[in-house]
Amino acid sequence: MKTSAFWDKKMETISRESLKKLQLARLKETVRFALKTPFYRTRLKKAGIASADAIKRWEDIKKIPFTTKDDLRECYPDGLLAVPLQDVVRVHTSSGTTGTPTVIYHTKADLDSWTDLVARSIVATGAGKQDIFQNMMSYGMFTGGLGLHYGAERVGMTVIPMGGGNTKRQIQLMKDFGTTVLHITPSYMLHVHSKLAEAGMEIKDLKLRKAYLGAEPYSENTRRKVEQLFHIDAYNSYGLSEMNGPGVAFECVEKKGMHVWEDVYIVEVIDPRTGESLPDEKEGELVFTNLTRRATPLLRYRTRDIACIHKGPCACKRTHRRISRITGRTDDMLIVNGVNVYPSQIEEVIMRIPQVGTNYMIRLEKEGTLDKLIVQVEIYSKMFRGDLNEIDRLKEKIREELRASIIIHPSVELHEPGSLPVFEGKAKRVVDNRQKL
Ligand code: DLL
Repeated sequence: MKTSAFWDKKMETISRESLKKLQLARLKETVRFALKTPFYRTRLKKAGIASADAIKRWEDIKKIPFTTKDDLRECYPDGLLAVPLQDVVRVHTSSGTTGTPTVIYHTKADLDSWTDLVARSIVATGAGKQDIFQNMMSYGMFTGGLGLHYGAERVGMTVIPMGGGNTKRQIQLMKDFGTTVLHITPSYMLHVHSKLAEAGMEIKDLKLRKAYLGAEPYSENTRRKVEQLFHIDAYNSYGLSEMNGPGVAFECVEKKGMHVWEDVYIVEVIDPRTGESLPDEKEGELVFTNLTRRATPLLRYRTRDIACIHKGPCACKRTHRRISRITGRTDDMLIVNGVNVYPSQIEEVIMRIPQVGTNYMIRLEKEGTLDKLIVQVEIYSKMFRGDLNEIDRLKEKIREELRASIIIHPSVELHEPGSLPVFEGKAKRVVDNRQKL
């Protein structure tokens, strides 16, 4: 039987009724802090919320307007700071490659709350102080590094703070220190597998038991592939820097959706076009409110991530509801000759084909007036040693399966292992050249 201990049993198994009461009390307090910021003072007053007393019942959350990434950008650098700067002990910003960065300030208590949620998440996967934890996510402004680092230390794990990249050394350290748990992006995890042989290593030389995969979208088939290639359990981990980072939602040993830690986050799912709430099991845009952060309170933050809330309790006995895998974003949807396609749909198809290796890219080009979708896929090298007809058949099979799933006919290119670009952090697999023509 799959079981795991609890980090904070009382809070993790709190009754739904008590949880809602706690959320309401914390929401009021968060609104009180939000009103200290220039941004929310104006925004909330306009919505008729001049003081925290306007929030009386749980449903009053609907009175609060949504906050968007553009709002955060407009507040750069400190329009959302709710405490004196001397109480701030850390700042994280987004990478800012697509415009003004977003800034999140943390007090000591804010970091403490975040760290506790990460510790809770780690223990929910059945890991503990006996584990050797290799953190292969970048440190620095990106929250994947420091976020898991402090949580793992709090649990008492032995932490190897490698950060991203340097694959050969990563593999060597995994062996030398007997690493049992990895924190890594799914695309980098697959790349690491392709480098094992080069490093003279086999799976049996390693003691890996688990991996925490997150920071980018991936399919259930990719999880299965990782589990089979490494002989481990892989857990989905979701978070965003605006809500601290990792530790917003994490899978438990049941692996049936990610528990959102609802004592600290209110999760809502809305129709991205109308803003209306959607029922359980219905996919829409995730919206989060952070209930404990004081330095940068964020109310009803629209994530642009698409998922649903699962119905019913989890066999692990945690009462905090679960969200599904992220199936796309409201803004990464590709429109190819009028047909909507999510990159995750393409990944789902190619990763269930056994001859497909560990890397792929999606390219969009213009051919006359029409869009052309090109899916480039690495396949295992033994395929190239076989007969050419076999390669043609495989290409046709991938093309057919993609067509059945996404309705359009892509062109498929097969590549040798190691020939497509490698991503050690978040993968950027879509290259859209259509505008450039
Ligand atoms: O990626 C925080 C994080 C670090 C999460 C490590 C998990 C592990 P940002 O850089 O702000 O923060 O990017 C957040 O990444 O809105 C999603 O679109 C995407 N994302 C994060 N986790 C997942 C996941 C971190 N498990 C953005 N599945 C989010 C799909 C994910 N997408």
